[in-house]
Amino acid sequence: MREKIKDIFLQSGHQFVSGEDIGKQLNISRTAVWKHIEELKREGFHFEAIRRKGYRLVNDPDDISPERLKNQLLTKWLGKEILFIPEVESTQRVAHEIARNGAEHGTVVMTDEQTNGKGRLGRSWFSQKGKGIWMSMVIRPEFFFQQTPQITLVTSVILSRTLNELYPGYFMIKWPNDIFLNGRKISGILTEIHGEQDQIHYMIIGIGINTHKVEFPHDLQEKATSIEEEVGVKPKRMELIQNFFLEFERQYAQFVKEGFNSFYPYYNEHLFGKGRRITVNQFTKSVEGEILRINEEGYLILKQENGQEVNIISGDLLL
Ligand code: BT5
Repeated sequence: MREKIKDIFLQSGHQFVSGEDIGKQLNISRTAVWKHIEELKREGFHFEAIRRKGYRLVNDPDDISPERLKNQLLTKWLGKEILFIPEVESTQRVAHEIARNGAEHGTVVMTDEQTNGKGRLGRSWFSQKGKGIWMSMVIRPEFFFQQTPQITLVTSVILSRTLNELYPGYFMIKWPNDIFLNGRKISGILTEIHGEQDQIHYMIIGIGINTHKVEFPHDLQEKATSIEEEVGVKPKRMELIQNFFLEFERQYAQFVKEGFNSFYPYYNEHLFGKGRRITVNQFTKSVEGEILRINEEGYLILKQENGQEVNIISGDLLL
């Protein structure tokens, strides 16, 4: 019954619904309706109540609320400043802008919908309203320029770990920056650096996670998926963000202290496509081979047809 009442409110588009109407629709008393509403409040739903008009759903527990996030975060620096914009072209763009203007280390830009989300190499990222987590973190690195490609790998490890802890399923990492579940992409990471010569001014780590069932455009239907679709439960976005932030802060400190060494065993264990023959497209050439592993530095090791192993530093992997 509570689920039915929840549905009525979720479908009401935040309009007022009277207790009497709900009662009639579901054939229960107004008092019973009221009791269910009290229960829903305990679950985190917020209502506005006006006499004679009824109740209006102000938010639901899955809404991303920067205030609630800030209050509940257990981190020291990540997410202490959150800029939430309900709809934006790309959180990545906004993050660059505020970083240029001095935004602090750990500031996060978050949205519910992107109209022009960015992938790597000019590709785009589909970000349907309310169906995922779309955010960009401003990082002012304490490590060397050469280590910057590794932070993408480390972020993949952190995200895969968080997801594996929260949901049933085996979240794997497709080198270098995708999270895969049951052979399809559920998350992508985009790291962009702003700096000169040896000095990094700031870095923006953009993360897109398909949490809820997404209506993907035709060309993505075969290769993309969401946590809800695969796991069968609607993830609580706030809970996922909180867990990810906490894990990121811990692991980031470890990366700064010890480098990539302690991350690569996990990465290897969760490396997607081991044993498959693939092609890696690089700027001027492409390399073919069988995926073996990654090494301590984060390079992908492929075995070529002649038996020789090659290290791939960067590139685009085609399965
Ligand atoms: C990525 O690029 O995977 C990085 C995606 C980063 C997105 C976040 S969202 C928050 C922040 N703000 C932004 O504007 N971007 C970041 P890449 O490896 O180039 O993969 C892009 C490819 O993934 C596309 O060409 C599609 O094939 C596929 N794709 C696009 N949208 C997808 C989605 N929602 N789920 C799964 N695959 C998708």
